Amino acid sequence: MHHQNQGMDSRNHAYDVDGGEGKGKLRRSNLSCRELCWLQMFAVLMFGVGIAGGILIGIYAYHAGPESDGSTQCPTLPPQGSQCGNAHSTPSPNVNPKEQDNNEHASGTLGECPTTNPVTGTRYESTVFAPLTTAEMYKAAKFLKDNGVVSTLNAPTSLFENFILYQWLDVPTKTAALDFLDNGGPKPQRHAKVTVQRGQELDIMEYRVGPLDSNVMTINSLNKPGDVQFNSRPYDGLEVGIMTQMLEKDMTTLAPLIAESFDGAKYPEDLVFNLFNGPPSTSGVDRDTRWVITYNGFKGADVDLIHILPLSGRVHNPGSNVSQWYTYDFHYLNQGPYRTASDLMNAYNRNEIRKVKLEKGYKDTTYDRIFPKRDSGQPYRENADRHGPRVYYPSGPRYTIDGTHVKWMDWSFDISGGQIRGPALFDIKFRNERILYELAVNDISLNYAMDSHSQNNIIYADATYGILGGLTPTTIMKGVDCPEHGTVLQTSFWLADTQLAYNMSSICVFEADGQDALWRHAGSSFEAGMRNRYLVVRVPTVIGNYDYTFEFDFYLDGKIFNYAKASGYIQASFWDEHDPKWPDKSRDAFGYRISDYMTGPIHDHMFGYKVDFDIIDRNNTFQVVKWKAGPALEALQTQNASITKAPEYFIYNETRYIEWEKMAQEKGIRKTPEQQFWLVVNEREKNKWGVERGYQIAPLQTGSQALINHPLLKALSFTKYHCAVTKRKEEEPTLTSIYDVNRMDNPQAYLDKHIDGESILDEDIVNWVTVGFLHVPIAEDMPMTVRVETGFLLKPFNFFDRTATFDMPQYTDTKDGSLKESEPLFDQCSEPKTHYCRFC
Ligand SMILES: *[C@@H]1O[C@H](CO)[C@@H](O)[C@H](O)[C@H]1NC(C)=O
Ligand SMILES: *[C@@H]1O[C@H](CO)[C@@H](O)[C@H](O)[C@H]1NC(C)=O
Ligand SMILES: *[C@@H]1O[C@H](CO)[C@@H](O)[C@H](O)[C@H]1NC(C)=O
Ligand SMILES: *[C@@H]1O[C@H](CO)[C@@H](O)[C@H](O)[C@H]1NC(C)=O
Ligand SMILES: *[C@@H]1O[C@H](CO)[C@@H](O)[C@H](O)[C@H]1NC(C)=O
Ligand SMILES: [Cu+2]
Repeated sequence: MHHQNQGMDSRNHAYDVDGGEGKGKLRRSNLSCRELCWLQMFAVLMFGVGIAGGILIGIYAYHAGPESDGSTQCPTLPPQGSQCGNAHSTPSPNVNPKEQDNNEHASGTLGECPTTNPVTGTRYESTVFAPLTTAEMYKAAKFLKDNGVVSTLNAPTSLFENFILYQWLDVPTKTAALDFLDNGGPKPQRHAKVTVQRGQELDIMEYRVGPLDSNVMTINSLNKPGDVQFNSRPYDGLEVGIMTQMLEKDMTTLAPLIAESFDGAKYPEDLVFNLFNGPPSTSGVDRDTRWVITYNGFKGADVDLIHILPLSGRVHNPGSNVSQWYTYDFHYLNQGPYRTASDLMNAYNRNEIRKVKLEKGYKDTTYDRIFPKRDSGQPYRENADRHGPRVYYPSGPRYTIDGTHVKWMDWSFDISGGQIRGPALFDIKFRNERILYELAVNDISLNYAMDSHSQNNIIYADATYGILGGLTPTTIMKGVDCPEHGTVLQTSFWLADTQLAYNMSSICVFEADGQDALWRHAGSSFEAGMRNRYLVVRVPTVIGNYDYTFEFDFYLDGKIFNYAKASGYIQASFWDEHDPKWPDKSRDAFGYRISDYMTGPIHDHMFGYKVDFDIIDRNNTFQVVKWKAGPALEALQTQNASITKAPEYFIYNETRYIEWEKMAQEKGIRKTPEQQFWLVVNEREKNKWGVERGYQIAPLQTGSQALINHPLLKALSFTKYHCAVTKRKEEEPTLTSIYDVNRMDNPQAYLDKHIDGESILDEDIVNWVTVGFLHVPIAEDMPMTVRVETGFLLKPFNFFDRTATFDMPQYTDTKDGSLKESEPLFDQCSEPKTHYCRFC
């Protein structure tokens, strides 16, 4: 899309392709019209699911935060320190003995806050888990070309070509990685996992290419030829471009119907196709693409999935021989099927079908309806012309980032991930003890229901399109989803349409001020508390119409909050007001009317995560703590069956009690009305009180899969559970296969297949956590869905001997003055000036 092309932060030279690997230096401004058009077309088509064109690779940390040229001053300066007016604010000298120099700042001419670059190293390849760099991608690509595995390193122009779809880091085996991290073993060499679309052989191949840090590389096939049928591949821009061309003739045939029905609209001036409604295949053997036409409400700056028009059809598009493809199954206002566009046009002309005529002038209102800009007709709210609160670091950042290795307040971890599966964290430790080996986003599934030929039955598994990046390179918006003081990490991805690797600024790391108490207590003559501060790793992505933000928040007490947030705009459906089957004109069986010609189809967003705890060591056990109620005697007998009578001090017959269950075999479970705590414990590691050390997995507010017998429930079986526990295996790296959503009748690698009865007691286990929301679109989803969020909490559960925060400076004050503690002092200073501009 146009606007994404221009959208990269020019400072990162995001579209400057490194010329070092034999490619000419290609600057963004030199992208040919053809390339732009392809990108635009590509992008236009992918929504809902999101196309991810690239691979999130190499993270290059750069400090986009404070720069020290000049200072900004607040218009009104508060008195020294942040504790003015607080009787308990006297700092404890043993926390920070530094004397304050009040005089210097008393006049209000504050200097800029001291700042250091938290990035201590940019050797991103030096950590085992660092995503591929653009240079590594080019190295792998060239090697594949030199060995005849791919037929081109240029933008593919024919489906008969063999070209690279995706590239990402082939993470070393856990055994090799841990041998290096824990035992001083050899550093695992770096490999790329490369997906190749083969239009000659009619399949998809995955290869392991490397070592990339060596001059002698090899190529290993990760699947057998023919294993992944060509027709179960993800959509690509080439295919969509060809289908778009094929449909041009039909649009000419239907021009009178289109003009009369849709307020004088013409194709292509006013209309665009959506050719990305998944899945294109259910068997993997055949391929068939549903299209619908929409107004171009964004004027080419984005895909418009809001102004869906009631004209749709299919393209039969199997294989790579385009001359065998054809268009068919035309529908107008859900009336059809008509085999050809002419059949539909004839029926329309003979008045054999019901017609719709959009109000005159409507077409010209689409931009104002959809474009998310301030409503300039409305006055400001009172005081809205003043800037809101801001947060900055008065003493500089307290975290460091060495390549992809992050450290903050005794936490440490590595950031990884890729274009297809999204962000991943590895080797998460607190106080040098490993808690998790891997914490990774795996997939997002959406399934739509609507009374519409084009919008019904849509199923997306976003990893199939790519979760991070894609057609629309994912860039953080500084000041919106990343504070000015945040550090932006650069990642890179591979775009199949151009066969180029791109850098993108997609990860934001910062320390947040919760501005609330992590804990507090006040007694009659003392008060004490700790202000909540936490480290945030935030990764916004755009997948077509939806924007997802993944966030990992590390707390001082050992908690990790994982959030999946959604914003963006909905994929709508056409509201046929005169449809005789709906008596209520404000809704139908599948959703509400939410605008003039629009309903919002219900759908879900289910986020699947891989959570590989390694509590102290690899072997852990999953335990369910059941919150029960029943007769007191029954409660006692759960621990000692020979007890025959409850003691007299059980005043009430009924009591609450706990029952523990160790899960012995692989299993998928859901949140139940009976309340439970889900734990991962190490049976061999006890805290001071003899209790197994563990962590709790607690889903936040989440929806559940309602379908019972739908064909998607196998390929996307992860949506049936909130937590599934399996034995960890290298052969079961993720909870979906990116091809299975396009071969649902015959899926190959999916969560239910991982759950096959193996013992999980004191074994290396993985928890597959699924959380999500059910989306009933409402008027407030227009024009933007205001952020909704779900997620899960990982919480220490007898992991420590006591609350872990009491090594931190805190606030304590006693009435008699015997004990005063506070956070370290700081010199009042002004917020460092920051520069961040995406379009300049
Ligand atoms: C990506 O950024 C890195 C670090 O700034 C740079 O070395 C590399 O050449 C860039 N790659 C591309 C393709 O622009
Ligand atoms: C493509 O299909 C057409 C029509 O069936 C056939 O004539 C042609 O030989 C095919 N081309 C290739 C390269 O297989
Ligand atoms: C169960 O409780 C009884 C009565 O207090 C006691 O005698 C017995 O030792 C207990 N059994 C076990 C296994 O601890
Ligand atoms: C306590 O509840 C149990 C189970 O409902 C019942 O069998 C028993 O009679 C009750 N005992 C008393 C003292 O009410
Ligand atoms: C973990 O379990 C595996 C398989 O049962 C076993 O071979 C290994 O020794 C165990 N490791 C530890 C640390 O207990
Ligand atoms: Cu939604």
